[in-house]
Amino acid sequence: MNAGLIVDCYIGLGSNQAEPLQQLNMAREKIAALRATRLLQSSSIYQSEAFTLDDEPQNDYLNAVLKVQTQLSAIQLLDALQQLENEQGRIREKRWGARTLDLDILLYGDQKINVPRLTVPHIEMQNRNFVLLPLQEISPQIKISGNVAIQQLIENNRNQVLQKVKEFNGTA
Ligand code: A4P
Ligand code: MG
Repeated sequence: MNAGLIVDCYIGLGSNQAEPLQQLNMAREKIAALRATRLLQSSSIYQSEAFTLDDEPQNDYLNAVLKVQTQLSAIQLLDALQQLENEQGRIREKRWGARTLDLDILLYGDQKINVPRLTVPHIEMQNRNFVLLPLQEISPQIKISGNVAIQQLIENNRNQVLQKVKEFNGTA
């Protein structure tokens, strides 16, 4: 894998089952070890209430964002991330259901991708402070969805409360 362009990419991590902190730390190490990929930055880890589609109670989530540089194509990266989700015991039950590990491609360079398996920028990211706050922490100048400043998007979701929990293990 040395022919691909090098692309800066942001990955969202989420977990609300089976020791979420360990899930995120393990996922970060595995992402850092992906072929043709280099981990550039890690946000802190944030806790928030679960967004749900029904009234069934769910544990709080831990979320974080990583910035990587990769020569993988977006689909190759998605394949690799889904393999990591499976390795960490992810069972897909229902949409927005509880999960050991959710890995979403938030941004892949400045590309817009719309194929059946992949929509980038991630279709919900501007509505979710559990994505926007960690993203802002590592890239405060970033603009997404129609060139809107990230601070503005965060303010639009001001009813969503997040708590910064801690750093990743060994975060530089
Ligand atoms: N897919 C399309 N675009 C992407 C992308 N940019 N990145 C496809 C990753 N995958 C993408 O995802 C379903 C399919 O989306 C994949 O097969 C892939 O081909 P999934 O992860 O299997 O299903 P899901 O996670 O149940 O659905 P979805 O819509 O991805 O859910 P979300 O948006 O990830 O939401 N509350 C808090 N506080 N924190 C959370 O992290 N997460 C969710 C899940 C709900 N509530 C939450 C949180
Ligand atoms: Mg997902």
